[in-house]
Amino acid sequence: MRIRVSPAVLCLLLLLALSGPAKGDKAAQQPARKPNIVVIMADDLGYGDVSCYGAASIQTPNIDRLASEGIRFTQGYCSASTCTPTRYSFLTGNYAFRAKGTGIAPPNAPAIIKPGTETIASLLQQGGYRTAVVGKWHLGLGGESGPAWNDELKPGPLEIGFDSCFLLPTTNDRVPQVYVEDHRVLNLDPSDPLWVGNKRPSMDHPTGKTHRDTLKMDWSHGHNSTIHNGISRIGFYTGGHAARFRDEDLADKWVEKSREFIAENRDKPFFLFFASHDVHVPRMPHERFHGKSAMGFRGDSILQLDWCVGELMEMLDEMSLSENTLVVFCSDNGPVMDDGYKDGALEKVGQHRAGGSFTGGKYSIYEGGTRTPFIARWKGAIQPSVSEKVVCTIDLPTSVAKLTEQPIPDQTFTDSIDVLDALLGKPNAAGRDHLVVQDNGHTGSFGLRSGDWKLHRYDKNKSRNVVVEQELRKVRVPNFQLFNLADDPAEQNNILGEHPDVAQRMKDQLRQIIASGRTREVLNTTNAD
Ligand code: NG6
Ligand code: CA
Repeated sequence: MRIRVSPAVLCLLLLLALSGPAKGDKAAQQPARKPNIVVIMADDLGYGDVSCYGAASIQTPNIDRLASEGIRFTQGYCSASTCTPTRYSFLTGNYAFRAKGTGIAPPNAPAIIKPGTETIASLLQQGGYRTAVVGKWHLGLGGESGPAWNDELKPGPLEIGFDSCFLLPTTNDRVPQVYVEDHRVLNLDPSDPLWVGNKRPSMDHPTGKTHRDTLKMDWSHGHNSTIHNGISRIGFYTGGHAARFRDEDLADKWVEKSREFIAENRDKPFFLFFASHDVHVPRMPHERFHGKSAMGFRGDSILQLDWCVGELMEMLDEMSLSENTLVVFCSDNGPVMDDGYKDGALEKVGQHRAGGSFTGGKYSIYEGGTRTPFIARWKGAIQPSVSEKVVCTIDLPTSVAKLTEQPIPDQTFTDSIDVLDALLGKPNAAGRDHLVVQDNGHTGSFGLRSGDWKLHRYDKNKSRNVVVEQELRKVRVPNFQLFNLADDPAEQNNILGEHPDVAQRMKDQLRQIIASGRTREVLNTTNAD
């Protein structure tokens, strides 16, 4: 028997065939949404400062939870032992020692990363992400003449790939204590203009020296210029009173701003750089944390940081985003006790070892200066584990380019290595085989890690910053030292004399890395000139 099918029915059948599976399968057909990326960068937080890295004198349940739900790296690094160069490298994927002017930025520093520079933010922005930085910037604002505090503050983050920013412009021991929202100082009253400078504006301007007895936290070195909120700072400022914040409110404000950003963008892929100021000086957390640790304000600031991490995770949970968000937790440099204020950090430290078992801290190229907590969590996508792979904050630009399947022009992210598989805990993933770390960049101090070997090179023959018994001290060390981190993680035994061949190979490797201008392999030959 012949079945007759009318042309109309044929058309309908054809349409159905072309339109794909039935309604219920539609989601399965769509390409997976790109994961959100949240980078939480702590400030001056050491390897041993959180309980999941061995701290016993303080408990950090939220950071510990992040670690237990993700990968806790035992060999995670930042690329420098001070703030500005690490942040520069995290954003640009380039070693900071390659670029002049990337050391600790003064209050009136112009924008250090020039517009047109590819950054992790611009890459993600081009990939369809909404991008924001909330927190400490410390990478300068404005053109060559520096920040125009009463006018448009550009260039800044918005000119290098961020759609929005809500910033502490420098670091909070430097003036001024105002928020910068996008291109403007927030709440600035034009009739009370903000002036920022290096010189005392008038002979009767109160300073930490002239009004020391009025301070709520005394200074120990530097930090004795303009007073705000009972704390004297580095640098001078006048005006902008309506715009000034209280140190105690910074963390709450940044959590609030992050919540707004995540809520606004919950349906789009987003990138949030949450740049905490904890546990940098002046350590003045919100009153509700005062006395909550046994370690004074430094410990209380660690608790505040942990609270922030908890709030961010809760937001992601509430908005059902945890399974679609890669969260990276890291620090910008190792720990320091007395960094300019008498806040009792050293006196109250007890048995706590902020740098874990490592030597050195902030300002140092010993492991304690740059080996820091480093956690990656992506619920559902990352199997919880502990990893010994070597990864660094400088690797995030290339690794997220890989994650979001975006090409990287050859001339960008020149020292950023693809460690995505290590970040995601893939079996047989490779971490870095070598890494160069630096101090603040002015003194020509380099640490080259290659396998388990670590070479120290000091170009200037003067004393170096080393933390001894938790105190920052200047000690004399030779121009080169060699350690084997597998046997001697505390870098106590300089074995350069016993391994002259290894030392020579590493000196050559370091010289070649500095001279060559890049360490990321040129992969995309079509883009190479
Ligand atoms: C140093 C400051 C220190 C801190 C540091 C920057 C003095 C004596 N020391 O110059 O207090 O501000 O710069 O820290 O002024 S960082 O983490 O932002 O790099
Ligand atoms: Ca820092």
